[in-house]
Amino acid sequence: MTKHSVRPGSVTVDPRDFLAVDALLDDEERLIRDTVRQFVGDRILPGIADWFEEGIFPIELAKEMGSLGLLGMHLDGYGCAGTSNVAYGLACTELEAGDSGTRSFVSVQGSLCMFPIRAFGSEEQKQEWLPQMAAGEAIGCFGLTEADAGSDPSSMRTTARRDGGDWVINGSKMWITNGSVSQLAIVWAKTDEGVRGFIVPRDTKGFTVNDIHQKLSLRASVTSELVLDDVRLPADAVLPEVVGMRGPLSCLNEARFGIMYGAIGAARACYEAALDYAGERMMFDKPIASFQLIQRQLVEMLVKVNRGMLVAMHVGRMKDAGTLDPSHISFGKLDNVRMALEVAREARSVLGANGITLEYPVIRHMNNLESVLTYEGTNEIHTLILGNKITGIPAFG
Ligand code: TGC
Ligand code: FAD
Repeated sequence: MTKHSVRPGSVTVDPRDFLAVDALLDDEERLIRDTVRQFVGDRILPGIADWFEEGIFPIELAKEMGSLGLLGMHLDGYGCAGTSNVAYGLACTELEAGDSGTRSFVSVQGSLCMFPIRAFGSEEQKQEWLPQMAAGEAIGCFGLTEADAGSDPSSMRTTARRDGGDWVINGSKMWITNGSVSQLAIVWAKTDEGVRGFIVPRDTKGFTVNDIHQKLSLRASVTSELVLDDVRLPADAVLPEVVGMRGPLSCLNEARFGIMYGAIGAARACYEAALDYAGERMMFDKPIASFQLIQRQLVEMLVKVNRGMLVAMHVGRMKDAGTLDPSHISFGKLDNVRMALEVAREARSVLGANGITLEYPVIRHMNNLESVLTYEGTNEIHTLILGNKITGIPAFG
């Protein structure tokens, strides 16, 4: 066996891909990553500071994302791109390097709305909705959380009862991404049989949507309340193939997987902003990158970003190989999001006063990551999922 000796200078080390993760990707994964990176550079980064300040999500980008194949990209058939899970993850990394709101949009559309239709819908539901959702012509939102049922969604109060051949839904959902820009909502409600999912078209009588304002996080993303007041739906509005909390929790696996990858993008953007800034910013007649304490901060960020990517790649390969347990995704979501938040805070301090403005991406990512830490299962909930897995003792309640 040939053993390679390690000689300084014999290998080029890229500060922006320190562990050469690029070499772990196949050609298709690399192409998808580069395509999404270019889309983010051309279409997201030039406008994002203003969208964030104004509190708007540029919904006109939906069709562009559809034509790039980003919506429901890891699903098969019905107009979806059918990529690997790793490719989907890499796309999330690039989208979130732009803004968590952009990745959120794609997560909700593909993982939380198209996935349940693909996995649990009837053939008619798949034919009706998936092609137009993949194209970005119909936008979905996912209503699970309620004002008093967040970490414990099984305590939801929204109900659906049968009335003749119809279903009648009453209740409300809170903190719903894409709410007012959507044409359909996947709403989870309690029935006599257990929790079930419903496709609720936006124009259904009794269904209203109110946007949530004064957010200081995920400002370039729409967050809404859904109100369902005697919403009457035909029998075929229910997702026929799932009953119970397994339905919504299966969707969360998909979206949490995307967040595990996505958070690395936000962290990477912060690390790179700090690295560039430290090389240029002069203080005491030297670039601040020459100070030991600043180098330590940069290195802490470097290590965290690269470690997060290795975790994501490993979990991603396991998902593609079919050897994944949902608790592996909890591991990745828990560690990568808290890592990203630590990196963002560290980068913010390297940028000094400039770190608090939207001229640089850092404080925007930092504020966004506060939501990412909370949604799709808080840090504490993922800790408890992992604690349950390794001890066999549930400690949720
Ligand atoms: P539990 O009693 O353990 O199980 C109930 C049923 O569900 C099954 N199950 C799962 N199925 C698939 N995937 C998983 N990860 C699953 N976990 C559990 C389980 O086998 C059982 O099935 P069955 O057939 O035997 O009935 O579950 P629980 O109700 O006690 O839940 C436990 C807990 C706390 C882990 C869960 O409620 C949880 O994850 N809470 C966090 C809530 C959350 O993450 N909400 C996210 C809302 S959506 C969102 O935030 C979107 S942000 C979008 C964006 O902008 O990106
Ligand atoms: P709570 O559950 O009230 O938690 C408050 C605190 O208590 C947290 O620190 C939590 O970790 C802790 N805690 C709770 N239970 C325990 C326990 N057993 N042990 C220890 N600590 C505990 N939901 C959707 O359904 N669809 C969406 O599209 C969606 N988009 C969102 C977008 C944004 C911007 C945000 C902020 C949220 C979104 N959510 C969405 C809601 C999100 O999933 C919930 O906010 C999240 O699940 C937490 O619920 P909560 O906010 O009610 O917090």
